[in-house]
Amino acid sequence: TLPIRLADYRAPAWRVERVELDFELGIDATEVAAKLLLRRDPAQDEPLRLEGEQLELLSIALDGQPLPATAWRLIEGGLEVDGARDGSVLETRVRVHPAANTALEGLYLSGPRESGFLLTQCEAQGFRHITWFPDRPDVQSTYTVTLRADRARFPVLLAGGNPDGAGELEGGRHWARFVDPHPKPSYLFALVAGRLEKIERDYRTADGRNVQLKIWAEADAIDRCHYAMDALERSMRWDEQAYGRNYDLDVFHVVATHDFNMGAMENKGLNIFNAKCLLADPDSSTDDEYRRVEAVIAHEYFHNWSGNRVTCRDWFQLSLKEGFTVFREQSFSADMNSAPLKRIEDVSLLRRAQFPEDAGPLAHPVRPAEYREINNFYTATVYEKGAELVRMLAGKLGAAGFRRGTDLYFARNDGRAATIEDFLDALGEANGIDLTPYLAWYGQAGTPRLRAHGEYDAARREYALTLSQHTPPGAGQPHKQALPIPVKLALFGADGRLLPLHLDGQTSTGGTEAVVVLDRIEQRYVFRDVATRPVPSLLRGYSAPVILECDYAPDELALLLTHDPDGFNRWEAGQQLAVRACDALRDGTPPQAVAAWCDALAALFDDAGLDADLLADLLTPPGEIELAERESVVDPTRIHMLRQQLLQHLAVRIGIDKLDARYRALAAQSTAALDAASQANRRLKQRVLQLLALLDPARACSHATVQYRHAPSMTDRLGALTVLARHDTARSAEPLAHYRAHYANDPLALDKWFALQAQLPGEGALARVQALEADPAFTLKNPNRARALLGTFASGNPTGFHRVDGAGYRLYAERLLALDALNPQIAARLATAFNGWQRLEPRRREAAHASLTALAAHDKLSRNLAEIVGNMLK
Ligand code: B3K
Ligand code: ZN
Repeated sequence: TLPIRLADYRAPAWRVERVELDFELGIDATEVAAKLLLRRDPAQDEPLRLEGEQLELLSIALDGQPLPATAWRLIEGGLEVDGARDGSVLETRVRVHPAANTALEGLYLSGPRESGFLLTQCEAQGFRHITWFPDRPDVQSTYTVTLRADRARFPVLLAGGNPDGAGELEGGRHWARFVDPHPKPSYLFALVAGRLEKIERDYRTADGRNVQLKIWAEADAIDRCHYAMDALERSMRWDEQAYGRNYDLDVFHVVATHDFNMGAMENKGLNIFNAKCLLADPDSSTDDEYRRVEAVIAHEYFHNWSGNRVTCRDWFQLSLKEGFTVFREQSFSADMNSAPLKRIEDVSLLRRAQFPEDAGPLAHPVRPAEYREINNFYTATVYEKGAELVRMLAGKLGAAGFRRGTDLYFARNDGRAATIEDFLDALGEANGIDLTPYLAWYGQAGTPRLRAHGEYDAARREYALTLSQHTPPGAGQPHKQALPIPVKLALFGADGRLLPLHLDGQTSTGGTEAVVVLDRIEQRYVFRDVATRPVPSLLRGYSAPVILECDYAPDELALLLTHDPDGFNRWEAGQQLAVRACDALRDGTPPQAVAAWCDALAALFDDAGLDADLLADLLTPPGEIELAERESVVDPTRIHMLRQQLLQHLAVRIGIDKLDARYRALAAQSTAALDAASQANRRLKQRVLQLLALLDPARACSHATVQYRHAPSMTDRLGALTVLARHDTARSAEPLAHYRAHYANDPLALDKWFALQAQLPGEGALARVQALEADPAFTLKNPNRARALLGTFASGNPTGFHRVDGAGYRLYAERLLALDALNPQIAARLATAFNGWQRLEPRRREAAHASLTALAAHDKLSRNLAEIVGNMLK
């Protein structure tokens, strides 16, 4: 297939003003009747073409007359119809097969055929699996949807929009109708039908609309929806206050399914969630999962404005809704929880997921220039880097200015399919600022390197900071341009105190924090009246998504780690210092950084004023994937060992007695409570137990055994199990078996059991994964299960996956092939685990190359998997 290019965009020649859909629902076969009111662009002379895939056409009529076979024809991926005029009404009737749909795109069955329910997933191009339609986001229509089905088998019938009648039909059947008055693109269409329970709550919007909030799940899960309901209400209030956005229908439905390709979907008025991102209760969800539920509920809800009311002109603009919505979700979570911790979490994710993407063969700009399969572009770059770009804009405009900008953006583009330019225009215009220089960030792939070099002139009491930028070539862009990089900074004196800033050429001086924007290759900034040689704290709060290269001495980083009041930058200094410590261990150079890192953390360990959760994060050095990003030749085993060595040094430095005492103290306070302090306690307790296990595995495992047995929460239970499984295989067998039996009927808890074992490091992982594949609960058909075992193995277990003999790659490639036949989206997503293979040391690189080449040679690969594997080998 040929790539689709942004440069080739053309407005639709035909639009659909109104859609009426009629569903005769059945598990094996569903019939869909569609009636489209067509509008023609008088400036274009294109025939009417509609997209459709795997549809069995039953009938077709134009303006009330059945169409003769000569007046329509099937073309590649679609249907062409002669004789349509502006105002024509096209009626089609098709049959689709939900139970046979294993790709989980379009209309499909969730769960067993006897008891499962029907649902849809349309973004990006699933609607064409339901009916013939101009399936593109710039075609917006009002929808009237009528569902008909057997009442006993499908007691609940839902579609997006407001309810507009329901009733009985002959033969035990019934019907329900929904009208959505807000014109929407087809990707936001949704329906759900089956046996579901609900919880509800009334909500009154700030602008006075009464809304019924309803969360639906299968009977065994409905009791676990209350937390999501609370989170939904918090999200709605927050969006009213932070962005002035009110909900706009009379009902808001949220539905949970165990069979879903991603986290959740923002269908208008009918959000559908992967159960993993919706269900929560203390017995089966970890603290991290609670926060994730809150964040995803907010994210999908926020899309009602950033995505639905203002949608994307074409899929190249995906980050217009995703980057912005991730940013909104991040701000919400920061407000609900701890802002510095949230920032740490987000930046860690960016480094772990987006940096490797941006540095490898899958690199693409936040606004890609071309794609073959759009589902492959729901990436960390579009989402997470996209959110960083919005954060830079928000920082530039300030809180009030950004709000002025988003108000204008929403007002001006309401009901439209917009572009990134529309976004920058509105933000800029509302503030009298030209933001077009930031457009370059959207078009250029690769992570910029920001170099910082400082010189202090004691005689003149001047500090000169030289900043320069460089983005390595890649993604078909040999010459990268300079980007505007906002650098938030502060200077510290040797005593750890902030110095007042007098920056040359800046009007507001004397404060202790400033932002400079580097918008050329290199620039020098001179600070006057600097009493002593300062230590700069740069990119505070991570003010731009770049890699900072600064020649700090270890004691300078230690100073920031100890004194920076900005929680994020304090953590960041610790991360940089840990990286330097790893380098020293690797190169056998004098271990000053090791000592500096360990000493600073040992002191912070005793600091009663430090929050437990920040301490837990400070005690965690960068992960193996992040460390690997810095190497030109990657040996995953070596990186694993270096990181373990570093942790060992830290544990020794803190000392066994202190670790043990702290663990006991934290364990004594253990409850199931979900407040911030209790969560922080659990987080620190787990870190401490892990460190203790490095010094005295027997003692740590005794603690873990007791903790597992009496755990009041899933966080404690899983934490204990992880320590046992890592440090005492024999002793972990019984609790692992206990967990397996105890949660036999809880798919989400079982996923964690699979993932925990898939993550155990070392060469034994492969055999373990194979044994787990034989577990009767394992199946490739369920995305969560496949991700839990295979995805975790390949992406979360570097020493296990990257075996020198290549057996990890071979097994994985075989599974990708099997998966591709069932669910191309999941196969393609999991295949990205091979990213970075070119930088592996020669033996592993050879082996990975062989597995990828073998995969690529298959002639029946889906477009999804073929694009990923093809790009990987480019
Ligand atoms: N918009 C959906 C993602 C759809 C993915 C399609 N392959 C969820 C979200 O980002 O909110
Ligand atoms: Zn989204």
